[in-house]
Amino acid sequence: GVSMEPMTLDPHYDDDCIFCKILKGDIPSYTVYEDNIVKAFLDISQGTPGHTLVIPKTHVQDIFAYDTDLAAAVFARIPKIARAVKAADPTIIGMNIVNNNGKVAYQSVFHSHFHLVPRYSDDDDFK
Ligand code: DGP
Repeated sequence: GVSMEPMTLDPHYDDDCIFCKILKGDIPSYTVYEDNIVKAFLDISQGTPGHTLVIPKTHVQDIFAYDTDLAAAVFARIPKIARAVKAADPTIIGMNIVNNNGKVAYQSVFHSHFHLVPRYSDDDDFK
């Protein structure tokens, strides 16, 4: 079965991965939320204000590479982080959550991540 809590993560990093460098603190990021399983930080390229990335705190290439327990732990945290981002600005009235897997699907960083893109009335800059 899938155990939700507690889960300990024994992180492994890919030396060539930019998001692993962020996890190690070798590259700065603006942290939105962090716990033992995930880190959420602002995307360097803000599709809309507040555009946030949620990543597992260990190197996972894409959706196809998750074991079920880590997937459950990461996915379970997304609604809470989405609420926190939304709560930061009362003009956020919706949110796209996007996960790209593979070059053909526009994945450009090969450490699995979920885009939380806040939506505003009449915004039109969703990439
Ligand atoms: P994707 O195309 O789905 O793989 O999205 C990768 C995102 O990662 C893209 O929107 C830009 C963002 N990104 C790339 N490098 C960095 C970085 O060094 N810092 C931060 N905060 N975001 C980055």
